Amino acid sequence: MAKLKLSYFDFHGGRGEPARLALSIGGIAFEDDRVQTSDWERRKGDTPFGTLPVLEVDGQIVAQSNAINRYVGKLADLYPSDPWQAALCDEAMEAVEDIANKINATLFLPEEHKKAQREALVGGPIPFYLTRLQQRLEAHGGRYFAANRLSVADLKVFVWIRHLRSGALDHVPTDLPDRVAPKLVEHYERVKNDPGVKAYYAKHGVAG
Ligand SMILES: N[C@@H](CCC(=O)N[C@@H](CS)C(=O)NCC(=O)O)C(=O)O
Repeated sequence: MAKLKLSYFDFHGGRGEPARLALSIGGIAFEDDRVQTSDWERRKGDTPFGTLPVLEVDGQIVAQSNAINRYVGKLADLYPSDPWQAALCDEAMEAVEDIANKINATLFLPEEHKKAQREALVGGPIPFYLTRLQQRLEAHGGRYFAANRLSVADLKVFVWIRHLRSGALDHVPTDLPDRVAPKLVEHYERVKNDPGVKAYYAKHGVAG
């Protein structure tokens, strides 16, 4: 088995969390390299695109969260082998990237701009992605995004919904997913209660 080192910022969430979860659920040993923000400027230049997450595999590095998710998903049996189901899995992961990019663009804005832009997101794009993801989920059986079983797509959507509901995003009502996309919240609960996900958060001392 290859030697794996997954580097991402030291918090429970974001673009690195689905791969941490997938590797743990798959029982695949990896070095969980949690990058401190104080170290980031020094380390940024060592990454392919100046971003995290990155995955090192036997000393070789790969960047881009969804490339990493697909790779670790294959190792952990959490990525569909059927090409069509794999495309559905990718679709959900890329949709989360689209909306996460819009939200992340507001992270470091001055307060008055942040408030205005977040309210605009709450008025349109966030409910749009919530409802469309819910539709896609229901179109494929309602339980999981692809192949009727847990995949890295489910882990990525789960992490996004948890973030929305967490209260960490000022000006984004925590009950927005529940109001707009209740089936997606049921999916969130389903993933949260997956034995592998539960074991991961029990080990790391975090409520899913
Ligand atoms: N498209 C990239 C985006 C990566 C990205 O923007 N990562 C953020 C953290 S979630 C980051 O590294 N921010 C620090 C920086 O840009 O200096 C991916 O999916 O991995």
